[in-house]
Amino acid sequence: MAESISKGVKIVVIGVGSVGSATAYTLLLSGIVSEIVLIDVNKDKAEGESMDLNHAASSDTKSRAGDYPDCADAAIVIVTCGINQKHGQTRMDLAAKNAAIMQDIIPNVAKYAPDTILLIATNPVDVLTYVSYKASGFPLNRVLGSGTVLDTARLKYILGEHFDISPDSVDACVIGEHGDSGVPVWSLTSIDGMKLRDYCESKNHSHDDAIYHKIFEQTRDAAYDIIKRKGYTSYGIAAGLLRIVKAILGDTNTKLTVSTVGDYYGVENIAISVPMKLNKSGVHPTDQIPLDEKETELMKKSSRQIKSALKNLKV
Ligand code: 6V0
Repeated sequence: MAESISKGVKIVVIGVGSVGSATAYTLLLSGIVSEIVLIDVNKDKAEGESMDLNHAASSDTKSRAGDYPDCADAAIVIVTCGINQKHGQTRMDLAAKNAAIMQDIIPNVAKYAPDTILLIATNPVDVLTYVSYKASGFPLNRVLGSGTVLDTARLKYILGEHFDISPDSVDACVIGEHGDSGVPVWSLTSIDGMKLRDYCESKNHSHDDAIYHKIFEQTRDAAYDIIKRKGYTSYGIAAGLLRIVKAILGDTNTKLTVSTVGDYYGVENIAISVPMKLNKSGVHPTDQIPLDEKETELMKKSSRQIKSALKNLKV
């Protein structure tokens, strides 16, 4: 899709804290939508953000504060409201409070925008994608979570730094939970079009499990490391959400590691990330990626972890 304003395309962002406001700003500067509606329990905040955003717009994109009836005809409703992780908390620690918020707001979105696509970013994102799917009554293809899109971007960046190459030349992904049990798919990773081992041999790099383990630890712990310093994370997820929105609005069939509801690795009825195809009708399964034995085991474990969080919530 050309990076030009899509006339009449409305996006709603619910929750305009650190993540929601960065997302709205990223969307605005991308120039791919004509209207961005901001909803927050703090109405002054939503109004202030939309006024500020309009002063940044050099295009036809307009932002305004709104309420649930303004979700009508939105192409995508992005959900970023709720509590965030504080230093020392895991994403799963947020589950009960944020699930209650989803159960409160999602029926309102579904009432006014029965045909929209729901894109969940609030954490724990896999658990809340499932909760939102149930609360919306939408079909599977119209509810997705940002999942491990951010973890995948982080892994590609860190590998790029390690090999001194652009992240664009790194083909790698993290699947599973967006959280502590995410799974890096080393068996399919390639650099500059070459399998990891071959690339390392050709460039005289050491190909050592301990190095990859450390790289993944940095990826997995990135949010903790950022939160310890600045209190929250925002730009990485905003860029990830833009990538997802572009794939949907542009009808590109791009594969991204978003979180969707289904049966995965022997566990029924959960939401978890695997590569999925995105286009204007939403999110669609692709062929299952071939994992090695260890990766399959880790995916089973990650799936069970999400199931157990859902059971605790009794959803
Ligand atoms: P924040 O800065 O506290 O903003 C949250 C906003 O939600 C505030 O403006 C609140 O007023 C608003 N809010 C709270 N309850 C409601 C409600 N019922 N209806 C409408 N608005 C409400 O948090 P921040 O923006 O930092 O984080 C938001 C969520 O995103 C958290 O759950 C984070 O953990 C999550 N993140 C998810 C990421 C991902 O990769 N999916 C990445 C980063 C953060």
